[in-house]
Amino acid sequence: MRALLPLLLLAGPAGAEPLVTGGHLTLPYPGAPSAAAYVSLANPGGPDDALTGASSPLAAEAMLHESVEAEGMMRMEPVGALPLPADGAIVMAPGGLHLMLMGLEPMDEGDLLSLTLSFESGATLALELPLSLPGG
Ligand SMILES: [Cu+2]
Repeated sequence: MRALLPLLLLAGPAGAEPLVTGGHLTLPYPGAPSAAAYVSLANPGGPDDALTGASSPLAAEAMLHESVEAEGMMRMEPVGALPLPADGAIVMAPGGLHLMLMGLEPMDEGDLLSLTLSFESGATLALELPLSLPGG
């Protein structure tokens, strides 16, 4: 991730588009068919926007999910577009918002997952997330 931010800042005029402030991807075990990615986004200077979806050439499907607790059980629900207002942020974290990647190509620790985020404004953001295993 450390190398990612300068690249993104060069991609467009500062403050014009959403930018990634952090991200990681955890795989339950090597070769697992699905995984959760956690990306944090900021929108310095606006305009109001919303994250509407994601895709990856290495996953059959990428969905916006939220983990919710109901009757003492954690479960995941698909969520619609996530608002990203001017000067606002989206923070994904374990136990909350995440990108659910399904139908993943077999991957192992240290592999990079290319991800493209889509926004209501029509903007897209491409990033690469290094894959880690739990505790790794
Ligand atoms: Cu999920």
